Order: sequence, then C-alpha cells, then structure tokens
Amino acid sequence: MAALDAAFVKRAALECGFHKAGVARAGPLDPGPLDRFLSRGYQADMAWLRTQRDVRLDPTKLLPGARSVVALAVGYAAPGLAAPERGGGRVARYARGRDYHAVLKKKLKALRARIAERDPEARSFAGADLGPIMEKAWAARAGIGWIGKNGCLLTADLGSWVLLAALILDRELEPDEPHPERCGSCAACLEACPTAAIPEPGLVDARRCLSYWTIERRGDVPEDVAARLGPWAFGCDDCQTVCPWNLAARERCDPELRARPEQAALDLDALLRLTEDEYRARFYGTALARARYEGLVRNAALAAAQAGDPRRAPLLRALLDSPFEGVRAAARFALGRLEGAGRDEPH
Ligand code: B12
Ligand code: SF4
Ligand code: SF4
Repeated sequence: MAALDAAFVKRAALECGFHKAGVARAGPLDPGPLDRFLSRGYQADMAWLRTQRDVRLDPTKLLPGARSVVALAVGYAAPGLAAPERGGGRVARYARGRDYHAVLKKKLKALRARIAERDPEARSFAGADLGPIMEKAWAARAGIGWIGKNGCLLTADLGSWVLLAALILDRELEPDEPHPERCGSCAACLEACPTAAIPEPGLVDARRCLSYWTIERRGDVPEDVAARLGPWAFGCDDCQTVCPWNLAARERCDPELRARPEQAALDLDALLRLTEDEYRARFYGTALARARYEGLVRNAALAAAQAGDPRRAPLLRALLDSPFEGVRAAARFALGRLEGAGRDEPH
C-alpha cells in the first residue's frame, strides 16, 4: 500500500468537498498574538480561549506525536449574496445556510476515512471551529491565505468568505509555503468597523465586536453597544464587505451553505413572538442556534429598536416578562427608543 503523502491528502480533501487544502508542519505557533489578545482581555467572557491557551498553541498537546496539520477551507460566497435583504434583522453571511459545523464535520469524517483506507495506523485529531485549534494561523502557515487586518483569513481568490477546519496528523507530510501577507497599505476594514473593535491590525477586541455581542454573549447587551448594532441581528460582516479582496472574490459556495431566504433576514415580528418550541423547529441545524433561544429574541428586540417601528411596542412590552434578563433589558431599551422616537415626531 502506498504511503500517506501530502498530494494524496490534499487531493482527497478536495474530493471530500473542501475547496482548499494545505499542509503545515505541526511545530508550535508563535504565542505572541494570542498572548497579547488574552493579556488585554480581548476574549471578553469566552474564558475557554484562556484555559485552552497551551493546547491551542501546540498541536502535540492535542495529538501526541503530531507531525503535520492539514488546513482546510470551504467557500460560502453564493450568487446573490450581496443582494439587499428583505428588511428585518440582518444575518451574517456565513450563517444563512445549514450550520457550517455540521457541514465541515461531515467532510472531515469523509477525509479521515480516506486517510484510514490508505494508512490504517495513522492517528489524527480534527477540529472545525469548536476544537482548540488556531484555524486561521494554520491556514496561513499552510499557504491557504493570510490573516488580514480585519482578523479574518483571506484567500486570494475566494476572499475571506471561507470557513475553516483543520486535521492534525501524526504523519510527516511535505509542507506548503506559508502565504504572504497581501493587505499592504489598505486599512478599509479598520475604518469600516462600527465599534472600532480592531485596535491592532489582525487582532479583534471581542468586547467591542458586534459578532461577539450578537452570537457569543449570554445575557444582556450594554446600551452603548446596542445603539451601534445598525441592521445586524446576528453577527456582523462590515469589516469583510468593504475588503477589496472580497469585492473581487470569486463566488464559490458549498451547496449546503447556500443562503436560505428566510435565514438571510430574520422576520422581527415572528422572532419577537417566538416560542422555545418554534425556536427548536426553525433554528436547530442552523448556525443561528449558537445564540440560543434567548439570544435570538434579545437580538430581535435590539433590531426592533434600530428599525424604530412603533407598531412593535406591544410585542416588546410582552417581553418585559421574559424569564431571561438579556431579553428584558433589550425590550426595555427598544421601548425607550420607540417612545423617544414617538416624542420627537411632529404632531
Ligand atoms: C473566538 C472567535 C471569534 C471571536 C474573536 C474573533 C477573532 N478574530 O479572533 C469573535 C466572537 C469576535 C468572532 C467573530 C467572528 N468570527 Co470567529 N472565531 C473564533 C474562534 C473560535 C477562535 C479565534 C481565536 O482564537 N481568536 C484569538 C486570536 C488571537 O486568535 P487568532 O487570530 O487565530 O491568532 C493566532 C493567529 O492569528 C496567529 N497569527 C499568525 N499570523 C498572524 C498575523 C497577524 C497580523 C496576527 C495578528 C496574528 C497572526 O497568531 C495567533 C496565535 O498566537 C475561531 C475558530 C478557531 N477555532 O480558530 C472562529 C473563526 C475565526 N471565526 C470565524 C468567523 C466566520 C467569524 C465572523 C466573520 C462571524 C460573523 N460574520 O459575525 C466574525 C469575524 C470577526 C473578525 N473580524 O474577526 C471563522 C473565520 C473564517 C475566516 N475566513 O477567517 C473562524 C475561523 C471559524 C471557522 N471555523 O471558520 N470569532
Ligand atoms: S465583525 Fe463587525 S464589529 Fe466585529 S470587528 Fe468586524 S466590523 Fe467590527
Ligand atoms: S480591508 Fe484591506 S486591510 Fe482590511 S483585510 Fe481587506 S485588504 Fe486587508
């Protein structure tokens, strides 16, 4: 049986549905950026980023004997992606189709099976977002792209509209060259961020990032952040949509990640009335479930504050009795906004 080599693994990855694959040596990562991020508290309350620091920086701590990291990417830029939403709460592009965790996991499983056919003794550790693997750093080291000033992994042809996974292997594979940095003197993303959440090129302060507040945050969203949400009800793409590499990117989308119209812009009235049963039926299996039931209802109330339609006041008043503090706080904020707007209206 032929030995496992980089060409076989990369070809197999593409055959399993990944759009990009590269190989890096599994040596420890430069701890500098992660340590700066943690020492400044940029992780907000995502305490796992701190507790997993050592394993994140050294793949041999995840897989003893690790020799190579296969970095993998799948595109999600679909035709019509840039079309304006129908109104309602805007959803970040990566979350408009099937949950990408499930999509990437399925491809990783297929890839591991292909590797096992060729080399049954090979051991591996796979991760897609949720594992303690620095996926952007491995993608850069494996030549897939570079870490842009916006903190995302950018590729030359698909821009940053790619989702990442990684497979750590205990086999020595020929590594690819790391990708050169291609941002140059551009700073469009730093200027476009509505909350100045990128204090140092490439490092995002989650405490200011709308993506953190609308997806990862459990509980209330402070009023100064709520006031800057703009159209966003789940995630934020502002630092990506302005990027010249994204404006010129090729559209390449995994079929399962294609946007579903009902997920591209959330119907705020329906969300303000959403029950937990409806939430399970509608959102399980989508990336939106990461915010949980109470997060989505909270976000809908905050989006209603931005939309400013006073006809939503009764729905918001009903949420003042929600068992979730984050929802109650968002409803209070939205009602304050709607009532304030009403007072400003000429009679
Ligand atoms: C925590 C997290 C967040 C946090 C922090 C964001 C951040 N940029 O770190 C929050 C909640 C804010 C977030 C938001 C988003 N996220 Co997020 N997130 C993660 C997660 C789970 C960990 C990232 C992490 O460790 N951050 C801490 C920093 C310090 O780590 P790092 O940048 O990887 O740092 C290492 C490398 O950068 C390396 N390095 C090597 N070369 C260079 C060069 C430079 C200049 C620098 C600074 C560093 C550097 O050094 C560091 C190690 O010391 C990853 C999944 C994963 N397991 O990696 C997804 C991930 C980064 N997120 C993803 C996505 C899609 C998003 C959003 C676009 C979602 C949205 N539309 O709302 C936004 C984008 C916000 C932004 N501008 O970055 C994708 C990004 C895909 C891509 N093309 O880059 C990932 C990879 C998930 C996935 N599997 O696809 N996310
Ligand atoms: S995702 Fe939005 S809030 Fe976060 S850094 Fe990018 S532009 Fe700023
Ligand atoms: S907008 Fe400019 S600086 Fe920001 S990631 Fe894109 S190329 Fe880099």
